Amino acid sequence: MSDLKALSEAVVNGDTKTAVTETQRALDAGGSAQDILNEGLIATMNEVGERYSKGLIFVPQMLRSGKAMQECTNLLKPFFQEGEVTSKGKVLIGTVRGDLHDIGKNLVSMMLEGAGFAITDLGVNVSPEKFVEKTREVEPDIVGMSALLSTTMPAMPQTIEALEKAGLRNRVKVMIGGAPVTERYAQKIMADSYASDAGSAVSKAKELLGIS
Ligand code: B12
Repeated sequence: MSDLKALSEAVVNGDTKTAVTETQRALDAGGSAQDILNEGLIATMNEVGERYSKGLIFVPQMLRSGKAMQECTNLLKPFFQEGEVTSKGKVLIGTVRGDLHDIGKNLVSMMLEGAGFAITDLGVNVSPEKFVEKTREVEPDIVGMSALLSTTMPAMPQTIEALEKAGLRNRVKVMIGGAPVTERYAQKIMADSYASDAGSAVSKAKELLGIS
């Protein structure tokens, strides 16, 4: 899709205005929101990450690309809203302590909400104590944790331990994700589920709660 090339370029350049215009143009041309998200936005963020790794861009550029992506995602949100909220179950979600990445976590929230889950989003840099406090308050069916840095992944088992200590672990299912997280890691830290992307997060969440 040549339209998505222009979108991708705008996201790489952190040009929010053009990125939003291109997203709208792709939608108007009959493009599917799912394709725009996967091919135009998520794939582009991977490219942005590679450029950062190679030292071709730096944190400010990465941040601008992130902002452009978020704005475009907002435009796509209505296309993923199909289910009736609260009918499927409650999900408490956040990015773990020390980690400020929220694009993936926001996408997961958006997809889960669209599929009918009620979401409480705790934002970024969420401490184990905060997860515990909010789990008590919200009584979610699922606690979702996101980590994008290998250095913040240990906050996941720390949060699980904190839930255990608070006597809450057996009342919730724990689902984890984020680029460096793997199925194997999920098993190692005794999380109940792992999903590699927002789409499979929905099916895994339903699986966890035994709903179709
Ligand atoms: C954008 C970005 C930033 C932005 C974040 C903006 C924002 N609001 O999120 C900013 C500029 C703030 C940033 C900062 C930093 N970043 Co950064 N960042 C990225 C980048 C380019 C894209 C991440 C992203 O949004 N991807 C797109 C989304 C859609 O994908 P995703 O997050 O993986 O989410 C999907 C799945 O993982 C899954 N998922 C995610 N969460 C969850 C949760 C659950 C419950 C489930 C089930 C599934 C799930 O579903 C999502 C949707 O499909 C990545 C590169 C990359 N390839 O990941 C680097 C990257 C993650 N950053 C990196 C680094 C090093 C940093 C900094 C340390 C840089 C610095 N020196 O300051 C800081 C750390 C700040 C901090 N304390 O958190 C490294 C991490 C290396 C590592 N392995 O630890 C990466 C990999 C870049 C690189 N190649 O080196 N970053």
